[in-house]
Amino acid sequence: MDPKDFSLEGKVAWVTGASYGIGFGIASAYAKMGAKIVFNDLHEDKVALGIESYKKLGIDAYGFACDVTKEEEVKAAVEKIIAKFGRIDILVNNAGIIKRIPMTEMSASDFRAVVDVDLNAPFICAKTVIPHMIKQGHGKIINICSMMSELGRETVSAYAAAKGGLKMLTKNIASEYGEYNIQCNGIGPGYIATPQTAPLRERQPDGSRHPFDAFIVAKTPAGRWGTPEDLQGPAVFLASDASNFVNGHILYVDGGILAYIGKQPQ
Ligand code: NAP
Ligand code: GCO
Repeated sequence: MDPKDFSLEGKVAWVTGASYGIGFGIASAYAKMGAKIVFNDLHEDKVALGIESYKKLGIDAYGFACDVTKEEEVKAAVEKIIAKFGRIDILVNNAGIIKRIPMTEMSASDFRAVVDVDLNAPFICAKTVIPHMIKQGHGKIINICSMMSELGRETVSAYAAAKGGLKMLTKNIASEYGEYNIQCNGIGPGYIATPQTAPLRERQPDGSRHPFDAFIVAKTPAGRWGTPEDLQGPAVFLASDASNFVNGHILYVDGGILAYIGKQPQ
């Protein structure tokens, strides 16, 4: 093995929904490893914020507004990236939403909206990028799954269904396109401190911790919430030549929570 196998020097990486949060953490790590960074967000103002945040890290990221659920917008985005960089070596399907609503109270349109972003969009982005990866003879697709690709809990039926589907889409892309030297894997983050989970960590009116916050810390052997930085090493590995024989795998980066039955109540 050559340490250069972990380098991303000269690679072009598109991370969706990466103005902040997990996507921003992953893209920043890719830049540190030598990749050129492309990212999108839903709205121009968030893209501008993202560009500034990357600049503060010395990263000259190419950002644009694109709704990843809209096939025409994704096609136009890929054409823009290919026109500017001539290639897309790495696609990270990171953009995602969650709606925490008890299933029987959830509207079909809310359910569809979550599945649209968390499952249909990764399909659209991957199917648009794969022909270019086939042409260039290699590619890496990394889908940001979730512990909810394996487990359910109250109020997250749409999200769990989408992330469970994303796990199987990952395996299917690996199966269908592995022969073109395209590796498709997933990262399954545990509970990560980002805007998406902020409602689960809010201080209570009496200043105490949110019950869910205390619950997750107790359920996680590492005894803490994860951070986007915890995902950077695994994401670099799956984007690099060091993982060229890893395909169809979901790498859970969760502090051990999926392995742990939980502490005996005192
Ligand atoms: P976040 O803070 O909510 O950020 C999500 C990003 O996706 C935002 O930049 C958002 O843009 C963008 N986005 C949403 N819908 C989009 C669309 N239709 N088109 C383009 N961009 C869109 O989420 P996060 O915590 O960083 O999570 C990132 C990914 O990791 C998600 O797939 C999430 O499901 C997954 N995940 C998160 C955790 C966790 O604990 N945080 C754990 C496991 C998996 P706007 O800002 O414009 O809305
Ligand atoms: C929730 C959380 C989780 C995390 C993550 C866990 O409400 O349970 O939002 O779903 O986002 O997906 O891996």
